[in-house]
Amino acid sequence: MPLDNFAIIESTLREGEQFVGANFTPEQKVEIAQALDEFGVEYIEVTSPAASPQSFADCKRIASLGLKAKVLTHTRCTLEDAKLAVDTGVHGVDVVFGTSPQLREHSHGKSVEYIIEQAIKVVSFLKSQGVEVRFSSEDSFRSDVKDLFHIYLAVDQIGVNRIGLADTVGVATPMQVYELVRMLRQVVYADIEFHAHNDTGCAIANSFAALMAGATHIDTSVLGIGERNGITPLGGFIARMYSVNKELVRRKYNLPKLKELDQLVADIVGVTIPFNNYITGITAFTHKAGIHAKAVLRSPETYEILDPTDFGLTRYVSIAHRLTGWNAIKHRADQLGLQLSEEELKQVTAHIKALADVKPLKLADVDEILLRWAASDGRESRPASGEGGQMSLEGRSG
Ligand code: HCA
Ligand code: CU
Repeated sequence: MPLDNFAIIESTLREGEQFVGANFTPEQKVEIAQALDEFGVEYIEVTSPAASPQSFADCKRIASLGLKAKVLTHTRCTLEDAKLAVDTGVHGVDVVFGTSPQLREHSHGKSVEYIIEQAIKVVSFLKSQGVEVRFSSEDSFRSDVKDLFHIYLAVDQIGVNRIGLADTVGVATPMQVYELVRMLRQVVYADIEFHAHNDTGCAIANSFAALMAGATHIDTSVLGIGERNGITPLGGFIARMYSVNKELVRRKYNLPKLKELDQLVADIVGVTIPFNNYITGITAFTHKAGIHAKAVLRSPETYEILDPTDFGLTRYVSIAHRLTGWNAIKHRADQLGLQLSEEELKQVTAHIKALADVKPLKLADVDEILLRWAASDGRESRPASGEGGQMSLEGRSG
């Protein structure tokens, strides 16, 4: 069953190189490839060797690193590119041809018959060279379904290893993806790969729908980098799969490496990890409202489907605000080693809430209030809060 047996085709070094901020040096490519390999992705896809002389050299170098992951390159569907790809020593080649009327008219200008003829030539050649071969239809979701199936059946008959569906413009919905993959699953032998762009925020959901319908391989990139706003992010896809099969995902991937990987690629392409990023964003494991904080402190799974410790990360309970509750304040007082009765905790919590209505508080302010409250036995002194405006996450670092 695909949900139990899927593979990631990690395309940071191909689709990700198409991100506007990406200008990878050969050393950075090697560093990213090694980090992806340590994380445990099954495949690493790198830019076509036909792109430039350096791209050829980099592809060859990555293919010869001896990684556990299979190294793929990605080319146009021409014999010339396919030969170049084989010369790099990669394990497999992902070829792509535009199939939508938009691309057939305004990009390459070829007919469906021509695409089939060319696909058969190139796939047969690659198979004869003993490499794994995938054929994908660029812009699948704006292509005519009859055209698509003509092409898919033709390459399936000659033994292509994978058929790829690409939502190149990010237009597909999960239902559309599910239906198209389902139909394809019923008529071909090949594995099915899905490539989702994220223009409308559906990339992860679409990838998941593809797997539910029988796809076997999903394309990702670190932080989702790629053309425009990118593709299915590796971390987000991992979160999705972990939520349905934690054990499998823990077994398959070295999850504590994810943060390092996101940070590495963010630094290289000159962006920061978004605050709300899946798993590695600074707020991904932060709880705020009193009701949430109380429950999470007792039993994290009340409000967490992802266990931060599986990713080598920690949860954070935010307490310095008007939505705080006395259970969360008690937890902080316990951390500080302060002995306050339930009544005192409720009083100090009311004080903190009232204060937070008037001015932004930091964790240090709460600590100071608690310390003073404990020292003075609470009642007579109404401690002043600390100085300063609000800092991100109450001044928490990291
Ligand atoms: C592109 C091509 C591609 C290819 C996907 C694939 C896309 O850069 O436009 O090979 O399956 O999104 O269609 O990334
Ligand atoms: Cu793409």
